[in-house]
Order: sequence, then structure tokens, then C-alpha cells
Amino acid sequence: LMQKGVTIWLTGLSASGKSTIACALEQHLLHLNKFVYRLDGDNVRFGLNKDLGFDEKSRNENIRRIGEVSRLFTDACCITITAFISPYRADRALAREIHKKDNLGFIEVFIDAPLHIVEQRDPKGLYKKARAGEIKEFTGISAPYEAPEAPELRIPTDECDVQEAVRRITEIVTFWFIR
Ligand code: GGZ
Repeated sequence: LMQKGVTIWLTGLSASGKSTIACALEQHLLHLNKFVYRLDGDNVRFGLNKDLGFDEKSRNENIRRIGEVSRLFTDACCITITAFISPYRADRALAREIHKKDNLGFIEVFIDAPLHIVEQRDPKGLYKKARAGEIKEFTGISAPYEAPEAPELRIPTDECDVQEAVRRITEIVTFWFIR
């Protein structure tokens, strides 16, 4: 079996720490001279997916396209890190399936921060707006988040700082490449 890349698929609520962990992980892997690329809202939702909003159908399509793009990067032997809420189990299962049919690695990482914690953090004031009804269909408030039932890895952010999260994910990735 020729070793290709691997997709590290982060999922979790808004403000759970996905982007912070994804950036730190990317930096760590770059320092190890790995071929790594990070997909997140800033480079996907303002470009490829700028036609999509946050209703259920748009999120389905958002995640489907990101699944396809990460498959391409990973097929090109990249360590691909994705950082999207990806709230629907079926969408994450599809992204996994897209990789599996091409025999590509897919590691689902649940960034598990409880709602009351992310709501306290509220770095952009989005939860406050969602509670006030100013943002509709906000994940965790007025739209669902379906927590992973069997992720390859769960990072409980109340017990894990960013460094520890990076260490645990890197461990799994290393294990993937030497298996
Ligand atoms: C959830 C929203 C919404 C709604 C705007 N619900 O914390 P952020 O701001 O920077 O990250 C969130 C981001 C979520 O985009 P994703 O592409 O990751 O979502 S999904 O996977 O569900 O398609 C948040 C902002 O966009 N945002 N409106 N209604 N998050």
C-alpha cells in the first residue's frame, strides 16, 4: 500500500478552539518539514464557498465540497487539516466515505468544548447575537450540533491546552503513518 497523505478533520462548536488548534498543528508540522495545508472558513467560505450560507442545505454543500477538496490535497500526499463546525453526522460520514473509497486516511478529531464554556468565551459576540435572535440558525443555539459518536480522537478543551491538543493529534498522525 503506497502511503498517501492524511486528512485531519476537526469538528466542534464555534469558539471551541478548532482554528487555534489547527494553526498550532500546522506550525508544528511545518517545523517538522511536512507538506501540510489548512482549510478553514477564511480561505474557503470567502472563496470556493462564498455562495453558501448557514441553512442546513448550505452547510451540507459546504462540507461536501470541503470533503472533496481535502481528498484532492490528501491524494497529493498532503497532511490536510480542516477546521469547520461540520455539525451534521451524515456530512462528516460522507467526507470520510469520499476518502475511504480512494483508500485515503481520515482522522476525525472532536474538539469538545461544552456550550456553556464557548458561550462564556464568545470572542466575536456571536452567541450573544444568536440568543437575541439577531443571527438565525446558530449552531448550538438555534441549529443542531451532532457530536461525533466514534471520533478517532476527542480533545476535551477544558483539560487540554493548545500544546497538549497538538501533541495528541501529532501522536495519532504519526501512528497513522507507521501503521
Ligand atoms: C454557526 C456561524 C453562523 C451560524 C456565522 N452558525 O466562530 P466563527 O464564526 O469564526 O466560526 C463560525 C463559522 C462557521 O462556519 P463553518 O463553515 O465552520 O460552519 S459549518 O461547518 O456548519 O458549515 C462562526 C461563523 O462561521 N458563523 N453564522 N449561523 N456559525
